[in-house]
Amino acid sequence: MRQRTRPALARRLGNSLVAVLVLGIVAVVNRPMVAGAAEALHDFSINRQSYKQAYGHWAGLPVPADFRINAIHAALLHTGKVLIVAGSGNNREAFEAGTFRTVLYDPATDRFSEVPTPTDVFCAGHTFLPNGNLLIAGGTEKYEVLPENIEHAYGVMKLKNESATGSARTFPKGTKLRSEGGYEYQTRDDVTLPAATQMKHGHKVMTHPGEVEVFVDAVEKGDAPIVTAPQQYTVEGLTGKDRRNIYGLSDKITREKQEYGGDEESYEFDPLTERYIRVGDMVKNRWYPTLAELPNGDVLAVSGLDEFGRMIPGDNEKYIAAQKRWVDAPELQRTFPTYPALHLMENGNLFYSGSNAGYGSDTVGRTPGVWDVRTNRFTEVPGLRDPRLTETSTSVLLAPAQEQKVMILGGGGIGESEVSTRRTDIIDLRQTEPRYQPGPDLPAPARYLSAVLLPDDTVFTTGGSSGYRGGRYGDLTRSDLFNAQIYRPSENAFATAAESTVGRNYHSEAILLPDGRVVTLGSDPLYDEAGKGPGTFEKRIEVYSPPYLYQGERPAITGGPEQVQRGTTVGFDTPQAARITAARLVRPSAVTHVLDVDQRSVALDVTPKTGGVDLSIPKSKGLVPSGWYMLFLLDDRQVPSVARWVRVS
Ligand SMILES: [Cu+2]
Repeated sequence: MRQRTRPALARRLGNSLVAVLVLGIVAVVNRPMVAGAAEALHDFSINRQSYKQAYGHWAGLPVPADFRINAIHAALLHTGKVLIVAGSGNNREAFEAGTFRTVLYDPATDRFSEVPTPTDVFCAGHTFLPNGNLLIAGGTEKYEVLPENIEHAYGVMKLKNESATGSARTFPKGTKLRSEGGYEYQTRDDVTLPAATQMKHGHKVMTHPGEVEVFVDAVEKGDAPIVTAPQQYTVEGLTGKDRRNIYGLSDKITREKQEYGGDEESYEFDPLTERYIRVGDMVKNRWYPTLAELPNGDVLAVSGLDEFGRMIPGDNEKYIAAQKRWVDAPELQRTFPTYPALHLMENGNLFYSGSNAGYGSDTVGRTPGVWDVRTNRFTEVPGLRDPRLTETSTSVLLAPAQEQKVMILGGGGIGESEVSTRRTDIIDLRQTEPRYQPGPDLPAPARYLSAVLLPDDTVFTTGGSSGYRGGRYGDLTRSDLFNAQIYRPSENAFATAAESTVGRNYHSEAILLPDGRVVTLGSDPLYDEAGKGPGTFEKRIEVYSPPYLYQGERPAITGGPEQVQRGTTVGFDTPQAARITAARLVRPSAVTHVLDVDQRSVALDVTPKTGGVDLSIPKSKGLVPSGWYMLFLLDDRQVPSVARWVRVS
């Protein structure tokens, strides 16, 4: 059980109980009673109004059994409902059975409903589009296979066709290829091999062979067919010219672990019909990609693992929102680790905070910097402390977005490294030579920390674990963190918040709700409580109510337009007009693996008038990309209203 610092009163009460009980009752009996009394006192303390006013309050959300799914992804729709996506939910049986889950949770009514899930969107990327749909791309085509389950050596075979005279050739699943050593390997899928193409370069005609890749498995079991160096293979059944023109090439054929393979399907989730709509496939299959919205409403997809489980080396692509299709973006070649954090800047550039929520190379694509997505120029930024501890960290564009400050929090070494950090650093991107500056330390080293922008410009941080996926850290068997804290930019310091009951590490999310509360979901520990057996996915959901919800009456928005335009001033009705000091447009979260690059909070200039306020919407698309936002009004105590949804264009 986790340690909790108990108030002195609890200890006194405990002691007096012991004094009474030792008179006649055996020691074995009194221990649970003392613990129970302290627990009861703790419950009493955290439920006091004065405690809630200072630290906020957590509550468990009753989730009907049918809707307890593995929350791998979560996003707040402009209908106010939370989309909770599991796909196969990191569960091999579900994957093999084709059981993919999506659930909607309505915080206004606490009702849940099921949504049919067309494919395995587990570990896809997502972002909101200007039309309010959630673009979802990639996911899981294949689960990993561990070496002990691999009997036949396997590898990726590149089939090549040097002939430009014939047409494309189809090779059915089971086509055999033969190595120089005389071993046979058969293809896992049907493939179509295009003919070579000829291109003129000056006077010369160059032939570019047709190519296609496919998995092959050795026909013979065991280690004998293993090939560790690149080699050419002949295709069985081909004769004459075909035999010379068409052949296989493979880097290696081994019995090493086979990684998860990415999917190429893409969908828009429509909040109004509550259905997935299939759109154009991606150019590349991607598992663990980041989707970053661009100022014109298109979306850039970067990184991920391809269908063969290989890191995609810098081939990125764009979603043309108006045409609902993906196109290759060879002009934006750049390599990142998986699930990199890319924040849209006011000037239309993307800031890579250095944070990544998946995994990747220790050396390539780790340095944070400003990526100009018009010229592909990347300008590195200095100053980040613990630069090798950025995996499983989190980063957030601080509020208000006009300040262009990004904070990176926690993180650890790559893979299953036991090293993690309590570092936070902040960068001001408005400076001519931006540089990370030290922020306040977290109370404990943290991976997978959730960071949620609240409407009062503070950042609520919760969850995470010091060790890899909640596992061992130092002397601890389990390392989930229960402390929560609120970062206050005005003081550049963390304030303590109430502790959560549920620990959350890998595959967890936290989302600001329109009523100002924060919902937390998911967690996928590697081990059980004893640290020995496999962990079970955390299906409980908690809701945190920040201190601003316990300060008495809240301002209210009683009327106003649903559509607003950048660069205009619009009126909203509120009975508290004279007390309104601030207004924020908060873009709803779309989170996976604590990666939430959609999140942003934009300040609006406020002019009070009779019965309401006039609000000025900034001009810049980089600051306020088109789409749905939550409008919050705040009073002179920094207490926010319940949000009203507005669509910005
Ligand atoms: Cu994952």
